[in-house]
Amino acid sequence: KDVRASIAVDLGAESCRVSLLRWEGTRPVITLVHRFPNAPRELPEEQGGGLRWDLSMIVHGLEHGLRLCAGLATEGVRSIAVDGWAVDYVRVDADGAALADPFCYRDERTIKAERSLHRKARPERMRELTGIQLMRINTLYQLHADALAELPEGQQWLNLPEYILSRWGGARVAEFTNATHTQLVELHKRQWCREIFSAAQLDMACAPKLVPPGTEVGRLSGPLAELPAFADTVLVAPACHDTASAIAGIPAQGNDWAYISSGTWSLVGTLLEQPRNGHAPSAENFTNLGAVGDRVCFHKNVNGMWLIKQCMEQWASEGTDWNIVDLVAAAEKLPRPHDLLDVDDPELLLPERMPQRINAQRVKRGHDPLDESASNAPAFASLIFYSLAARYAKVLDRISLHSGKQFKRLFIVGGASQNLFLNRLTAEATGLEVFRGAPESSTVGNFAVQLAALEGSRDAITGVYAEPVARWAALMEGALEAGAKG
Ligand code: LFR
Repeated sequence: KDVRASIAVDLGAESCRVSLLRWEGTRPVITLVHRFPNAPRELPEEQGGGLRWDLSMIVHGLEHGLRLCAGLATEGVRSIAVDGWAVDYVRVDADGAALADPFCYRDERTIKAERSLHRKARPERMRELTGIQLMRINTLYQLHADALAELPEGQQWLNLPEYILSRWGGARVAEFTNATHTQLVELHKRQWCREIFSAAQLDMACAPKLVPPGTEVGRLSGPLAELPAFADTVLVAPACHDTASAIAGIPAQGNDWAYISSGTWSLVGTLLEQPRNGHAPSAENFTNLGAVGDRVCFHKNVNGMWLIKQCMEQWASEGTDWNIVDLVAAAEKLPRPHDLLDVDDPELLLPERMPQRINAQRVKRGHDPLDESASNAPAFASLIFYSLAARYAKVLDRISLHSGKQFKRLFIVGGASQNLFLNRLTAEATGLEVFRGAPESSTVGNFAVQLAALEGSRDAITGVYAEPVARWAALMEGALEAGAKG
């Protein structure tokens, strides 16, 4: 048995994490070695403008994390895998070097791009071809925005986790689970969809080669590889989509469970063997994203902790720093609010001034606005949590209908699974037995896929098999050290 360590990198819209898995005999121990905050920022026009991620800050933070891992893992590091939020991408030159900071999917340039594209390609047709929830954040609309802005042609793009892998020496690829979220992959063929590329005026030659989850993409090279621990380290594309990794990290068996991957977004759904892309799921805009083990993440993006985090940022900018634990505790003491929010109102997906946005919706729907000041934060938190729980219940009902599954259990994973108040409201609203999974479920799934890949348990076309991944994920339950439990 190889006794060397492995590293999982998980890129989040709010924070990025580098975790180390080491072996105590046959027992894996996972340590969160480095975590640093992340956020997009508005660039000045002379630097290209737009809401963009700070790529060099991200890379710097990750490499600092890798160095810390190298210092700890005297036994050496066998493999590194990277997952992250989907849809955003880096434009690279012929040598693979980044050409600009990547746009954040919340940038408003895609409003126009969506309108333009839906005139060229019928939304129903794109649904039929891809099985993907039409959302203007998807890579397709962003790439189309680039085309409308007449960005020089011929530039290759790489989704963010795959870019990081390539920067460290990996081949330039598009991992399948992550690629499905671009809205450019044909559902039944598992290949880039020529018809959509052409409708959106995109060059297929600029899209990277598709590979399945659990593909070895190369060896770590460059300055990091000079560290003794990184002398012979393999780079693995896990399920590069953080949500697919998080679901792979749930060690549940049976057919009676649903999931919520709860973070900035809440992904509410279930794992299926076959996609559901008939009239009703399409009309209701459910997604069929790639999952580990040739399965499908059948779910819907529901607005998540974004709502409360954006409120907290607003109050912080006015001088009051609320801490989330205190805020949840204060919200829990309040009575159930009367008029719930439509949490998926497109206006509430935009950044800044969230209390004001929420009130604008209330007024539009004939409800009294709330006092927007920081001292009234608990009322906002309560409104948000009750509204999210109600929305989860509604979405799960529809998923049960479309999938034909009778749910008994609900696994809540991801950072916000620590919000026990929201979990209780969710249990009440859904009537399901709620299990709190790992807060770092994406990291667990990332490691589980890596380990399955390293032992060679994979199919050439669909990637790692579900069974060994579930076995590794089960073994990792309890492997997260206190620091890694979030
Ligand atoms: C979660 C997530 C969602 C995706 C959204 C944008 O972090 O990856 O699955 O819809 O972020 O990438």
